[in-house]
Amino acid sequence: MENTIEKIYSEALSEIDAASDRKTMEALSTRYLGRKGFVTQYLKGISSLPEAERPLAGKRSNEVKKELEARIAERLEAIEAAAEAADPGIDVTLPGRTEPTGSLHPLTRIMTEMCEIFARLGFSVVEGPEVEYDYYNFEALNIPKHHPARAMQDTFYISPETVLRTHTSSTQPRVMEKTQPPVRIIAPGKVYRCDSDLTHTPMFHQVEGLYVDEKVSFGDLKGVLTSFIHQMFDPGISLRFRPSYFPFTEPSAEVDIKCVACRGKGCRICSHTGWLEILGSGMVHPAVLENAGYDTSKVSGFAFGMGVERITMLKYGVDDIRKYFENDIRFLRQF
Ligand code: 2NL
Repeated sequence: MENTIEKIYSEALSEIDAASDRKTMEALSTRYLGRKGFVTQYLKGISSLPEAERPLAGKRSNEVKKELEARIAERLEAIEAAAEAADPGIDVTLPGRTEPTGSLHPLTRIMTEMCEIFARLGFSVVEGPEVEYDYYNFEALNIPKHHPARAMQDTFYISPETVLRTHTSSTQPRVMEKTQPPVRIIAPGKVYRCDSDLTHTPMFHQVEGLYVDEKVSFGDLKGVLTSFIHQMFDPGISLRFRPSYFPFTEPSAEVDIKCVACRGKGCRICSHTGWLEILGSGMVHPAVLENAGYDTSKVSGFAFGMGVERITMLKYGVDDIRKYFENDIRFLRQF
């Protein structure tokens, strides 16, 4: 019996010494010391030895077990150290792998820039709901029932009383209801119209502004909008105020800038007029102020609205509105 444990021991030692990688070493550990390993099996068999031999056999095989465990651990350490010396694995001086950084969507960038310019001019930024009551989207803004702007083909109706807002101006009567003049706010955000072709998407973005106080004049409107356009485009750019019509303002004016592409000579971008329409504006219609409970003998105001897609196209030379919404990473990476 002693012979057998000595035989197991010497075979194990020579195999352990010959092994040169971690995997083989682990296999040897199982082969000799595992649950069904030779040493374990031997230990289990001791009880069937003649009684006189048992103590010695038990002592010896426990020693063998301990020694083999120690030898395996020692050899494993040596193997690992050799591997480490041959191939240090990582070069800690290499720069780390960074995650690619995203960028802001061009519309977000321009909308933020617009808000920053108006913030410097004393306007606060307010946001309202995209699902809006008919009242705030139309009625409060002097767009009565049966007005063409309400036609089913333009407005997404959620219910007879609720719509997807068709302009961000709907935020402003909400503020006026709760605030006494002076009111100086801009409302950026998404708006929806049931319209989709080469130049229209059913969702687009607007920034609209409102200023109500005592003695607000058309001169204030011109001053604020001129300053905005000079900051947004170029301090030297020419602009003109052209009479127009909106149901919520009277008088109304659209603002054009000298074409940024041809500098006024006439080209495809400006439809050979030399001018580009940038925004709509006007003196707030007295009915709109009265709906808010304001005293029109004391206060007056101006308001304006612009499309973010259009201004972004002109600033960045984007030629197709659909590019904003395709999420083509090659397009978006350019900004
Ligand atoms: C355009 C023209 C405009 C307004 C929006 C407005 C808001 C209130 C009262 C009166 Cl609370 N007006 N907003 C006024 C004139 C023009 O937008 O072309 N938008 C893209």
